[in-house]
Amino acid sequence: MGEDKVRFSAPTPCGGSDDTVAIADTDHEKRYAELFRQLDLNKDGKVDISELRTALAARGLHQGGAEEIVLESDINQDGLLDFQEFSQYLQAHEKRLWFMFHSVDRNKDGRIDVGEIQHLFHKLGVAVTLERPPEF
Ligand SMILES: [Ca+2]
Ligand SMILES: [Ca+2]
Repeated sequence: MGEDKVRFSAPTPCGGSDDTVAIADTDHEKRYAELFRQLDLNKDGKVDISELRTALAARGLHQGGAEEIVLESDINQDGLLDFQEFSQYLQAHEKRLWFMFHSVDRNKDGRIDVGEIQHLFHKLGVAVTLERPPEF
């Protein structure tokens, strides 16, 4: 009790300006490596389209996104994402996500709640129904 600090906050030392969001690169690398490991189901060191599809489906996301992700980030065009391609993709997207996060977090409490997500989707013209994942 009292320890539930699940706040999404950047470790900015006081005195820093608002737009300096400094997150250590090593931290990124670790998270990317972890995610990459999770996605690489057959452990061949590459993430292919079918592995991405599986991952997207497992998260309840549209599987068609897999082709897009590969197309966008497959630099050497071998149809697979190696770790470098993968982390470059994530880096580019995290900037977008970060920006999106701040525009979605309307009351600026550092969290995105269900209402804010609904508001976002409503703005985008998407009807959202709140379904529980079957496992829960
Ligand atoms: Ca693989
Ligand atoms: Ca590749």
